[in-house]
Amino acid sequence: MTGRPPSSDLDRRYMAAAIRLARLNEGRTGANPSVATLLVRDFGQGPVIIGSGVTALGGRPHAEPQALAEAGERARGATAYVTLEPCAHHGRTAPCADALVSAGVARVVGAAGDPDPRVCGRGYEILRRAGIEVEEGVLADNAARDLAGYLTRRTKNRLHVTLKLALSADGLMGLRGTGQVALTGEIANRQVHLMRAASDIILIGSGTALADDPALTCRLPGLEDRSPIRLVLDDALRLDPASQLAASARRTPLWIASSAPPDADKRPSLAALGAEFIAAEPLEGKLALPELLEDLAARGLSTLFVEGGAAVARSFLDEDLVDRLVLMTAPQKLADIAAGEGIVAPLTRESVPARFKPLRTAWYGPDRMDSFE
Ligand code: AOF
Ligand code: ZN
Repeated sequence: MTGRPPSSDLDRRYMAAAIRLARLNEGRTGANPSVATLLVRDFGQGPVIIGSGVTALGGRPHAEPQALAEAGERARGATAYVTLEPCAHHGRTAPCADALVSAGVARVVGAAGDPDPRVCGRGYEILRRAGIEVEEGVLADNAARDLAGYLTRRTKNRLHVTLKLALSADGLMGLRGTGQVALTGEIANRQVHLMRAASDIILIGSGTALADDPALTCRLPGLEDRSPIRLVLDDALRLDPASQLAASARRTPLWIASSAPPDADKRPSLAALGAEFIAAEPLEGKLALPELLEDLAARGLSTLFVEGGAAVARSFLDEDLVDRLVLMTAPQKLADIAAGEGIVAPLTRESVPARFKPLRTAWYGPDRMDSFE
């Protein structure tokens, strides 16, 4: 038999490895997606990885030139696995497609296509014109899931939204009038911190900010510097300048979305603590979310992690702005732990709207995590 079967097992395995590698810099590459390149060559004793690269912190250099630099001359005749179509444009660096051609790579296996109008098929075309064998779309769905933020910003001009809800077994998110009630355990909370670290920006409503006084930082050992921007929807400027959020605004950016004018009560004191204000339009007693998400995308942000509370979650769901839904369900009923008026969650595992398809179920200690897309 001549030729190779398209997308062999080996191709999928190397692509899976490249996709995992790309996660290394997720959330740390600015407006650029974190993508990876693996260069693989067979010197007669089976394939070996001769170079690897991940988009650098801040977004440059891209993955390909780093992998090529590591491989050096050995890149000639190699297969390159790229999780995103190599770029075709002259930015601050030369096009990656050209770099792969000059290095003499024989074959390129790509996962996701790049919707950047400067690329958009042109990257693969440059490679094919130079006689390189190109195979597109290998594990494309897996790669696209990790690149969802970037792809959503490029194709929909808005942020990719993950809504996380922590629920008790009886579908409650907490108690009215008390502070934070610990629902999920330590292991699940660490997972949430990891999700924060991989997001560009976290959002809560001012009600949750007032009730819980959260810090919303990533506090995993070694990842303390990975806290994303924290955004509070606070049209009425209710946020307390003595809150944990405001007090930490110099260390971890705090943005406040509000339509309040610059001289509004509390605004100068919050600004003096380092908070930044995002002008948002009021709409029926709330803030207009689609416009806000567009504004944030225009600032180069891609992934939004919505952490609460119930009213904010409901607004995102009602406006069909949730791309990924994560439910953390604790085993206990809140009614068994504490007395008081429960805050009813907008949905539970049993009432997830049909437009969301189950993605994965995992256990973090006693707590169950279900994600949907
Ligand atoms: C690649 N390899 O590792 C990444 C790519 O502003 P620039 O010049 O850095 O270009 C940003 C664009 O580069 C971005 O919109 C996306 O199309 C592509 N990202 N491409 O070949 C990489 N991160
Ligand atoms: Zn590039």
